[in-house]
Amino acid sequence: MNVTPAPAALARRPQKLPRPNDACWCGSGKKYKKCHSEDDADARRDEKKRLEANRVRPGHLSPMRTVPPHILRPDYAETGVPGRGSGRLFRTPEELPRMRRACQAAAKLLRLAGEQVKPGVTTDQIDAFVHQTTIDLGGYPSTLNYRGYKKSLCTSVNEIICHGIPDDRALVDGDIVNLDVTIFLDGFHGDTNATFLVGTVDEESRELVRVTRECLMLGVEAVKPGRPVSDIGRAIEQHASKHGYGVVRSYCGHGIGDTFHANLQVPHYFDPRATTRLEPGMTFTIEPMISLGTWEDTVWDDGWTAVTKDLKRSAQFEHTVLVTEAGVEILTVE
Ligand code: EYL
Ligand code: CO
Ligand code: CO
Repeated sequence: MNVTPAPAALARRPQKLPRPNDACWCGSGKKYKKCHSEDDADARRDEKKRLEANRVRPGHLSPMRTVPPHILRPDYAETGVPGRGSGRLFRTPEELPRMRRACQAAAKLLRLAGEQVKPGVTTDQIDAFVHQTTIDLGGYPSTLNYRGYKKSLCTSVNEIICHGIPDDRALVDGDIVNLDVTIFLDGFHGDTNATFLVGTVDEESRELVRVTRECLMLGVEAVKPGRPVSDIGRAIEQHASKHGYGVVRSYCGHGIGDTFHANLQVPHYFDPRATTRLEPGMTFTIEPMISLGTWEDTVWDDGWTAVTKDLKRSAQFEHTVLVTEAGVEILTVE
């Protein structure tokens, strides 16, 4: 039987554990299998149980909200099926002011939505707020009926990576929650998201949120005309890896403009196949999802909600950007 390690030794328990016949990480000089191997297995089981017990569960959904007839709608608003739109990745000089206005409205909407975050507020209450505020700004909430999605934003709590559906779950002190807002205004979509802290949040999660914000900004700074799209994911993955975090691979940034999802994929990890060259006038999103543990995701039975396979927390930040002659302009700012 092992002696209980001193707290200082416990705090040193490494992320990657030794092999059975290697020296134990605690410095006892004993083989790992004769020292802390069983303790570590117990600790891992306890942690898995804790994550399983605290996992976010699907709640109840409110009826789909309506948009008044004077608001300009995207083509899928009635059918749920997006048409091809123009499919263009580039904004013309005439379009740019309109694209800027949509993105500025998205940024404002995200700030106002973030001000609603506090313990006890349900994600459906945030949906109601974002829905009405989008309409007040003269826009249509782009996610509403997009491929049949029935809400006006995505709310992704803790281990939910993205596409969490607003429901009757109240936010709890210590949660992290991503709010992803998209507005269709005067014919153009602006898409932005951020992860917010609910009350007092543990240090590990705060670090995750901070580093994920840094990942987005490093991805943005990698945007330069003439460079391949893969530069963006390279910069993001490099920073996430330095902190031992996982980069989600199933969801990418995307071309955006008069269509919500134009045909450009922006991976947040280094993918040598992302060879498209960045050119002035292109508009797309960068939206890295970074996880404390594995990069692997699974999707709930609802068909939308993506969660980490290991149930560890995940954070995300998103901007819509424009490639310029000089480099890049972040469009989703007020
Ligand atoms: C709706 C459609 C599967 C969003 C984004 C909402 C969710 C799951 C099919 C991308 C794709 C937001 O770019 C997005 N967010 O930044 N689908 C989205 N949906 C949805
Ligand atoms: Co988004
Ligand atoms: Co997006």
